[in-house]
Amino acid sequence: MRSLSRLFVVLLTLVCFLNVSGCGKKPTHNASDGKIKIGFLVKQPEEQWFRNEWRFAKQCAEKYGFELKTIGAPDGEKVLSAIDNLAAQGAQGFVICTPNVKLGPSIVSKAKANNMKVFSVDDQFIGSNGKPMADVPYMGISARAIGNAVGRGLYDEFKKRGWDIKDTAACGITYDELDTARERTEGAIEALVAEGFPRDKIYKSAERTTDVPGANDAGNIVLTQHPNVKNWLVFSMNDEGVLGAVRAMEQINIPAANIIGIGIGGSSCLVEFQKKVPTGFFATCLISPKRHGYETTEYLYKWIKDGIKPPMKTLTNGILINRKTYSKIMKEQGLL
Ligand code: FCA
Repeated sequence: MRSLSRLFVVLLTLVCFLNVSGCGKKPTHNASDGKIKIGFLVKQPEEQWFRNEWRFAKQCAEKYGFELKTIGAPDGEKVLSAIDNLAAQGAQGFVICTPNVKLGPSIVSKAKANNMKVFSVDDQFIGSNGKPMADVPYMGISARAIGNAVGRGLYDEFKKRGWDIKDTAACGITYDELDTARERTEGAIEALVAEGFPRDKIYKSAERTTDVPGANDAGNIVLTQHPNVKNWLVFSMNDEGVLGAVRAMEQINIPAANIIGIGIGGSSCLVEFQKKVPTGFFATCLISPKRHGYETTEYLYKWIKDGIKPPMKTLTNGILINRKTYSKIMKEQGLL
């Protein structure tokens, strides 16, 4: 009897010891090989903007000597399994541009369950109440102001070219389900109208995917509906949106000189500016993949390593560039 109870005590002690030492628990911040590991998940790994964010995040990892795992996660399933994989590898957190902002609550709870920190970039999480999740650190662009700059840029160039408003219209490729996208295109419309461009000559068309083919389809619809427009102003949420619509115009032989396309980004449009003959892609509002890639990762690293909480909301600005000015400005920003 006595030996049985002794065995019981020994077993109990063993169980307690295993518990205290963390056996069977989820990985904690110090549970891995001691090295800090950070994930960087993006919704569209084929888009140049996101490749540039990764490039700058890698520079940050090299500087501080942590491990960075870049992961393309184009849908919810991939995001959630990527988080589990990261946790299994002992990562302590990740930066993410989610493929769907409504995944915010699931991403946060999965991260919490795995004891990981989350930093959202570009597209802000939306909570179950339909509002932005202000409790998750976020870095995005000043969407409305940048949209305004695009609208003003379009109007300035329209005036410079001396086009008759009778022959001119604007084509806006929109993606209203995403806040940052809607703010950008609404900002462009707001500025165009404020400058005096007639609202009823701004034709919006929704793209199904935020890439060149998606915008090409959306642009074709506008062109079919308005075959008599001679001169076009083009805007969208990003360079891809403008490129798609400009390509649709070229496909029906509208001359480049009759198109003023102004994008947002500065990554995918580079080849347009480098072409010998100008295309309808006139300018873009350059935003900073360096800040969105390097700084977000740096904030997360310091949060994990030193417990320094990052700012909850950082909005970055943009600067208009065109084929004449891009080289100098992009070099100054370390982008060329
Ligand atoms: C969104 C867009 C990207 C880029 C980024 C800053 O995520 O999809 O193209 O503009 O915001």
